[in-house]
Amino acid sequence: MTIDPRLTASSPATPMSENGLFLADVWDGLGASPKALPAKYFYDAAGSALFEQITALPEYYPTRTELGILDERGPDIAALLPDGAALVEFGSGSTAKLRRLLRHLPGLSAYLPVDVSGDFLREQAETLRGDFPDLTVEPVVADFTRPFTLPEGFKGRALAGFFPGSTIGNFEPGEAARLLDVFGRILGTGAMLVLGVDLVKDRAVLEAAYDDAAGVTAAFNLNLITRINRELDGEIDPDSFAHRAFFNEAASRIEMHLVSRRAQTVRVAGRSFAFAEGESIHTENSYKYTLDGFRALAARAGWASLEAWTDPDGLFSLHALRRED
Ligand code: AVJ
Repeated sequence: MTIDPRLTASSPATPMSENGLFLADVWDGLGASPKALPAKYFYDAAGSALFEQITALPEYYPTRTELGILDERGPDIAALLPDGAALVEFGSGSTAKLRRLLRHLPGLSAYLPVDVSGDFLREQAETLRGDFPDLTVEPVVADFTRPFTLPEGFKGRALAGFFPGSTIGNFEPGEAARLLDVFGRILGTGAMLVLGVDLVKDRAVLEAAYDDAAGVTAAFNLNLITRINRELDGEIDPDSFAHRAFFNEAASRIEMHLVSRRAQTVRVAGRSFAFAEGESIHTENSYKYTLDGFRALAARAGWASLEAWTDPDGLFSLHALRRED
């Protein structure tokens, strides 16, 4: 996942300006009170590899559960999609989920993965074309959090959006609604959207998923410090911070923090930031919804609920929505 709200299709970032944004965000975030950093910076090469490991952990139920629902409900999704529809995926990580879905959608005419990382998209498109020779694969280099236009020839086509993984959970509810509205503007009236949404559940199950016994999620969180040290000339001792994840029930979200084990001052590119013992950097929110809570949010953003499917244990949900005018 490479989400950067400030990069647009029309102004591709050079590595320099990307680093400039990263530094500005880190200085801002460590200078703020309470301290916070944007979750999108987890995903450098090491962070992406750690996230892949997370998805295979026994405690991390979302990925395997969503794959199960996609397998089980693929035919239902196919029945809702008009024949010859093109599928637009917003942000494309691994293609595992797409591949599960494609098995069930022989009538699909084209697949348009949207991502800010052009190199990644082109690589992915190449392998997909090899595996699905009849499918038109048309990568779109764009920031999906902002309105962008689909390539010529796709406007006016039957369109469906795909947004798996509960990535929507990383956005504040108001931002999530705004994002769904952006998707609606891109896809147009009558379009369908299939998205994965993690559900509210027992605190112990939620907290274990974000604080696994093997320590992979801790390593994922702490990798942010390693990345700051490497890319931004940071001098932060990763061992002086501890991973913390808990369910904030009032806000219905998992929060991840990096907690300073002692009072200390850290330096990043020449600027100093003081930490009290126990003071934390808030590194991620992962919102959890009820089925009705998510339907209401979608409705506010102009999407009607067609169907919502869950696994037998009610851990995760897959929603099929339709864009109203
Ligand atoms: C990729 C945002 C869906 O919130 O579950 C996993 C990221 N963070 N473990 C999630 C994540 C810690 C993940 N999303």
